[in-house]
Amino acid sequence: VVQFEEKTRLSYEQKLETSQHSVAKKLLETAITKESNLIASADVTTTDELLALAEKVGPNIIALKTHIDIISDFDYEKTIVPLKALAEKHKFLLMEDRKFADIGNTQELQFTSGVFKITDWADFVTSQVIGGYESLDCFKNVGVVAIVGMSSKGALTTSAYREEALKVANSHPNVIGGVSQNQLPEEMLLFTPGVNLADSGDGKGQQYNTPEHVFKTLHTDFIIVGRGIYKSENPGNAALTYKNE
Ligand code: 5BU
Repeated sequence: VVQFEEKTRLSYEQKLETSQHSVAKKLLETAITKESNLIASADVTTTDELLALAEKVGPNIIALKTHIDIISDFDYEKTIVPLKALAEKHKFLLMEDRKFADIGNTQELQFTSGVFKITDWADFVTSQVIGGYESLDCFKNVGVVAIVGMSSKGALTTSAYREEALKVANSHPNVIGGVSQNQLPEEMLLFTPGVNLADSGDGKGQQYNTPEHVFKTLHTDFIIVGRGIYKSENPGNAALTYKNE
């Protein structure tokens, strides 16, 4: 009888031993301490909603993912200062899903300037790698999560694209991992959005999988859940449910 053994995933402790980047280490340590691999996506549009959500889900997440440019009343003192305090209180990291996609010089300006001053508060950011290796040099003080594959229907992140994107991402010292709907090399942390327990899509191109599917088949390290949590009647309970899943 020939037995096929399924490739087992490395534990978070094993990944912590080999990880090089301080932000990767902090994420893995937080995951181990809080026994969670959940990132909540806070796609809400006011400061009050953002802070209320962070307070409710904080105990069960390892990071809060923001799209800071959708906050209509953004104000550094009123939005970021209390958000950072909540991150400190509940021990979660801040992930700004900015998806940078330009030349290095422009990305550097978008990262450090404007009203959002992402460099001052984000622990890690998402970036496309379409601008090439040197476009990632500016993200010196944060971890970069490279967009390798997208969850939406018809995305152009084909296997040929992903292969090239991975070459850039995996060779850059600022990169801690990637966003993908496929497995990544073991030395990269895999972040997977498009996770929902109730729906299979949103009617706008988003495609959902269950936490079980992405952990078992993709060996995802961290799931990213947006509407499954913040649209729920009780986001605190929903975060606990996704964490337990
Ligand atoms: P949802 O409400 O769980 O569908 O939100 C998913 C979040 O993840 C949302 O903020 C997206 O911008 C983000 N996302 C995604 O859904 N799919 C992708 O491939 C990438 C990001 Br990259």
